[in-house]
Amino acid sequence: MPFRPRYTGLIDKYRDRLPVHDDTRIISLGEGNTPLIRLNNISRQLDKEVDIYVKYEGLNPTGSFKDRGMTMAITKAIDANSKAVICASTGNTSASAAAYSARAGIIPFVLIPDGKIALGKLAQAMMHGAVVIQIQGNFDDGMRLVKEVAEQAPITIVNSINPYRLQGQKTAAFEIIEELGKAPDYHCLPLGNAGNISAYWMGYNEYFQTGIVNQRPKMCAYQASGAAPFLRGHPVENPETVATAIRIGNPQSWDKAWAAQKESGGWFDEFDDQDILAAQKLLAEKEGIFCEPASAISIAGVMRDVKSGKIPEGSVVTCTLTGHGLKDPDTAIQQCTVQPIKIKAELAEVKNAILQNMG
Ligand code: AN7
Repeated sequence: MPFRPRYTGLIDKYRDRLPVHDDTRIISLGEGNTPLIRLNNISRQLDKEVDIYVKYEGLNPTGSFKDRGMTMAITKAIDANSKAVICASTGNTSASAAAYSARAGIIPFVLIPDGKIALGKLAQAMMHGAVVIQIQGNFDDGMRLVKEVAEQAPITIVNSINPYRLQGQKTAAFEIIEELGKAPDYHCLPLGNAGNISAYWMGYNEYFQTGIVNQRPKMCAYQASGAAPFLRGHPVENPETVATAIRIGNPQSWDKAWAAQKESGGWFDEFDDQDILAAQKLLAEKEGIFCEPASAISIAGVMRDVKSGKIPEGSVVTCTLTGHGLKDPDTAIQQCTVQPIKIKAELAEVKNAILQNMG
């Protein structure tokens, strides 16, 4: 019987590329090592020869890519003897911070926008015992308050302005390169607070500069039209989108994201809510992959850019699906036009329902 060592998370795997020591106490939930799935049906539908892969980050322990950064941020907070951490969040960061803090035995304070966080994410923060502070404001207000509080209290910020977050998140680029045997030609992802694009670019650069690969992808990042500061060229006041994860008007990693786009030769683009939801539904229906609305914007992006020829035939493209669809069941159910069929618990009625829906 073949044995292999138990997978114990990305810090153990990439120890020599991360700022930890041999005796660092690692706080891990087995994050990373997520599947890179090739899209079959959607690619065929595009009628172009393009290889599209999705990095399904929804399969991380708390259901989003944030876990990659959080294992590092909480590990380093413990290393520095921190007793409490704080973040502002549109939902996923708070869920992840809550889980890793529970694991580490420290107190997480999370500031979330009142009423604008997906149900699953709120449930996670509450279940893991975070101190949930709902503010009458948006993510950007929360971020400002978190920075102010951390100046006056001994508390560690675990938003992506914490440099260890990006260190952890860069490992997704390593995994993609290892699986493809090379860097992709294009990498598409959603753009919110801009930590993730910065982290991927860091990861791709690291493998490029150490000679592991001889090319880097063009970074293509997409925003919701109602929350698109990178498209407007300046912060926006009242960001609004159904993709609440990226309802952000004043991204913290502004310069890093621009650098990634410019240095890679990629681009930024935007989609309205309708396009975002259509992409989410298409991916679920045609490929069996359920991601949250914000994540689906990378699918909308790759489809538009392949169709237009901006991404040429013969390209290898990777898309990050940043969060799991189960995070936001309300939005999912609301956009399903076909309702469950309600019948009596009788064979004849079941048969009838089957016959009417055989296609
Ligand atoms: C599913 O949780 O900012 O550009 O507070 O949850 O690195 O911010 C979430 C962001 C994309 C954007 N997709 O990534 C938070 C938060 C999902 C997300 C993003 C987020 P960044």
